Amino acid sequence: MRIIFLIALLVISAQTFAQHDPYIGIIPAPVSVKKARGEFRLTAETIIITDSPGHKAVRFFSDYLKKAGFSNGVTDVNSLNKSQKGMKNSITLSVNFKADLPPEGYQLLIFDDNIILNGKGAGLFYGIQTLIQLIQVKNNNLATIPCAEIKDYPRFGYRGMHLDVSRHFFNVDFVKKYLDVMASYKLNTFHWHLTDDQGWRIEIKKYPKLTDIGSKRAQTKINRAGIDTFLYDNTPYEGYYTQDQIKEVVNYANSLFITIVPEIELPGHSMAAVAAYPELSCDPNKTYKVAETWGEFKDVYCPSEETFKMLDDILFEVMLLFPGKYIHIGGDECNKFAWKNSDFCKQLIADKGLVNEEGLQSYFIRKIEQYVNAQGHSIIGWDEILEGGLAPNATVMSWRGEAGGIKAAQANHDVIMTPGSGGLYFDHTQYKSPLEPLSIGGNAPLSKTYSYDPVPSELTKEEQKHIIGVQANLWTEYIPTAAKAEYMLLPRMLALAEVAWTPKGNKDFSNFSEERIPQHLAKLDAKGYNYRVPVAIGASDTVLTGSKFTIELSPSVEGATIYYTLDGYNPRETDLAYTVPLKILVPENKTVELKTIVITPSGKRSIVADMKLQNK
Ligand code: TNX
Repeated sequence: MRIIFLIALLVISAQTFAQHDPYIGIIPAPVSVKKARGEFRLTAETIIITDSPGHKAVRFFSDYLKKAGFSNGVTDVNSLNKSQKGMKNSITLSVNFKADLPPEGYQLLIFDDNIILNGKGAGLFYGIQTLIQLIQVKNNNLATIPCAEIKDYPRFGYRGMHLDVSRHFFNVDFVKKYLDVMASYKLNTFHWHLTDDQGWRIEIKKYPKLTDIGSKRAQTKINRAGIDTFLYDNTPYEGYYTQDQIKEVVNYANSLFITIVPEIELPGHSMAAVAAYPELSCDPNKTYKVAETWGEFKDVYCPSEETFKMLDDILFEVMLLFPGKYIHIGGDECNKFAWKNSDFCKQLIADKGLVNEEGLQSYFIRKIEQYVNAQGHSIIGWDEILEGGLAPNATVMSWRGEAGGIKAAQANHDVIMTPGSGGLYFDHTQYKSPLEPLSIGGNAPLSKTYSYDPVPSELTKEEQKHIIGVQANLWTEYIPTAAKAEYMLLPRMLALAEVAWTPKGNKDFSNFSEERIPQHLAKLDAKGYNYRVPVAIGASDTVLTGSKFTIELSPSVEGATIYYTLDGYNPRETDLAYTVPLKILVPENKTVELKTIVITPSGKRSIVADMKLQNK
């Protein structure tokens, strides 16, 4: 009896939850949601009608239904007779409709007897993603969808997530899983950081040593930055993608309306390539090795004709594999030491009338841009490509704050904002605590990522149009496993999605983090993702003063339990579970420590949050 009562209570609270949430659980929050009474009931009898049976979004939806246990096929609208048209208990997915929608936009109308989804291209796909988020599967005969009218389209056309596969390698299955989660949150660009000092990870047929030698390093530095004595793991490391695997990933991304931007780093971050082909460097007689530590290295590509020939050949193969508009050519952190010590470079600077080594960097990028443009593609570079003068058609990725992006937009160049200072470096920690795993440094809590606005106010309306989008980066120096990559990615990627998609005026961090995130984390858990379990809502590492406290908490993941202690020990499953607000009395001149932990049904744990309640 008590259990039934408890379940009823839970159901009621889940419903009131949804009623309070203006976005009915959807992430990223849509442009407009009109909630209505009632629900659509998806059953085995529901017919799914479309005017575009071959559409990738339609296929995605029918695959989803199959996996959820529904065997309803999709019916071509042209095969229906008159009496079947406008049928009750139907879901219509349509690309031919009257409504006026911006690019990638959709309209989703959920009534109690039918559902209509209108959208073209990616728009239909994003409508499907929203619909799937709303579906509550009860069993394989029934799912319910709350009635609502949704109109939606993105704030930015470029919504990116980056992955560094050089510092640590992530296999094809992982990359697909990464793309899956990106697509379900309406991110549309995957920036694949394929080469760096510590490993070359893409097969280039013309230069096999790039992977034979360049994809392998002897060992890896394992201790954190800022300690003088380097500690190594003494373990060889390797990995790369064959061109067939690359094609497989490109096709997979395409089915999810994701474009891949491959990055081939130049002229710096090129130790792996230089180790394979020393003739690419300014001192070919030296021996080089694939880097085993992190940071900037002195040996970079030499701006010789031989180097350009080879880079053009490499980029040629890359452009055959990646059909998207953009090729990312890096450009960041190019140490000028080797160039400054090279007679060849000194002569080249004089011959070309360049000012200095920065001019040489600009010369380098311009030559590469010319080649890439001639093949019908455009380049993106990190903001250092501004130094010495921007290549004429380049798009700038602003990572060292926003200054580079602002300057580029003012010079009429397109910009993608990805500043580390804006909470977009997911290799930074998510909470300042020694209990968080090792990171490269920096702190980027969910709230910081969420509150980032990619459009700087110092730009004019016209200049603001050059901010084509936003991206977060996952550099992997200290991320050697898939589980840790997911931990660092989630839930921050959901905040990024809202930054990239949702109109600024619809953003609301407490609604996002307290109402929607807990539901999504439970869903991600069910899909097999790892993620950082946030500390309980209402808990934090903090000191509060007073004598009488009422502490209200709620789980950061739906269905999880909060355990707590008041004895100073770290809480675990054997401790008291939080059920009702805690009334705590603190004697004069004493401190009571309330320690909490969130543990999910699948066993994932938050770090321990420590609240000191002080009566002084
Ligand atoms: C800077 S962001 C880099 C990367 C590092 C990263 C670590 C950028 C263009 N360059 O090479 O991995 O910092 O946060």
